[in-house]
Amino acid sequence: MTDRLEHHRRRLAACGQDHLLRFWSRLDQRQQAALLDDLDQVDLDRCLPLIDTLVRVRPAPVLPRHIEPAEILPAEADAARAPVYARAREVGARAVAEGRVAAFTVAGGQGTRLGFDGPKGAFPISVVRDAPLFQLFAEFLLGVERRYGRRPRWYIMTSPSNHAETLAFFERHGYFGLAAEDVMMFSQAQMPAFLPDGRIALAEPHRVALSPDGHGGSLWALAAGGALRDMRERGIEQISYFQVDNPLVRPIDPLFIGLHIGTGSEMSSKAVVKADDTERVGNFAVADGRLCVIEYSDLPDELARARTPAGQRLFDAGSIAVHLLSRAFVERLTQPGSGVALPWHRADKKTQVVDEDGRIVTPATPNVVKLEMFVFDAIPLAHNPLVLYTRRDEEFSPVKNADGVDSPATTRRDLNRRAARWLEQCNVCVPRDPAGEPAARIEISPRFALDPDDLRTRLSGEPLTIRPGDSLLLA
Ligand code: UD2
Repeated sequence: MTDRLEHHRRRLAACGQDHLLRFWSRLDQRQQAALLDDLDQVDLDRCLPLIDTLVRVRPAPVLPRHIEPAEILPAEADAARAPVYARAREVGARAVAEGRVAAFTVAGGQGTRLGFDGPKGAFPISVVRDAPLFQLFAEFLLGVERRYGRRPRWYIMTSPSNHAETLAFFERHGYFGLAAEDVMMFSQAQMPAFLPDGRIALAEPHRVALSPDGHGGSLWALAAGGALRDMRERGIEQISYFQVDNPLVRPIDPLFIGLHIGTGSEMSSKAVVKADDTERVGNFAVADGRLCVIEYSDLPDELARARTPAGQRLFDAGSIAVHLLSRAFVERLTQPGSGVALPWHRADKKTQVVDEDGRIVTPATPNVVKLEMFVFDAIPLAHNPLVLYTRRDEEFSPVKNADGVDSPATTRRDLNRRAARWLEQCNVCVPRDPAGEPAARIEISPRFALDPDDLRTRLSGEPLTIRPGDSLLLA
């Protein structure tokens, strides 16, 4: 303990951060150990240069000189593209069947907006069973195994604050039908929160105010947590990245995979047509010649509202945070000495801190600066990045807020609508209310069917009667 304390005392004093140890003599042994553990996580080499450039000053956003709309592949192929898409589906299906593609969920976020006490993936969301988000992803992978003969490996990034709980949740539920060996969980790195004067904040006298370093940190967490090595050993070449908050996501999509592989793209993304000019999603654009995502808060209002001569929204492609990354690309970015870094983004947040006397203060207004990396900032570094449009009603309805837009209510509504639509595409009659909404609760587990074609085969002409008010589960 004394050696560790001395080590931290020296390095903190050298950079004016030794206030972090000012309550040391008041702490009991357990608290002292906790503080040293937190200090082990503070990477000063990474933090210090940011204090002068991003914390003490609020730099004006640097916008690229030329921002143009990006070229996006259509969701449905026209006659000319049909053979290309058909071939891509085959290429993608083969890569899945040969075990060359893994699923990767980023689940390290704090989910503060939802107000749910627990890892977000444990949030109950499905329409009939109330199955949690993690269960739906697990069942998707089981559905992939049924359909393509190979169960994809699943990597899950947690954060130090939810790792143990996430692991316990999977264990308690028997990995939702997967085997423990199918899932590799690892935690992402953390960054300290800073007071506006550049000092690292304490959340308690013996706790540094630490929070996850953003989903951009997932690329380095894949390396540090041993996942890239694990992938190499298993012959996994492509990483199918998605967020924990979207139960409509297709964690493994042969068309998307096939297009990504076929074009030699290192990082591919899915987009939806934006719901309105200022929807809170990143915007695909070409900035100074490179494909990128510009976060909604950074896109100038006149560009967000700009129209083409034909009256269409100019920047129409919103990011749903679904990407494919080649393993080799992530290895290239994260190898020691690569010199590659993603930019840090500043967010002014409210967080509990301790005052000079060690009293805990809960602020009413933002009191700290948090710094995060965003995964989409890797797109401009990739060779041949591509973007594919997809249908929002098929693949995107995230749970973000407790109510209103992107809330459990809207997500369940969208899951139910999609299940009803799929059944109707299979000639099953679904009762609808006067507003046109399905008048029954319908849940199709992805283990049962992955898409309408799959569903048609699974129902194989069995008559299915749904009455108003019914709850139907296909699992
Ligand atoms: C994200 C995107 C937005 C759009 C939207 C789609 C950013 C900045 N914005 O918005 O452009 O694509 O999603 O739903 O990304 N996470 C971690 N570790 C972290 C931080 C986040 O794992 O340190 C995970 C988190 O668990 C969640 C996902 O990343 O699965 C998204 O995080 P968010 O809710 O902060 O992103 P949001 O809604 O601002």
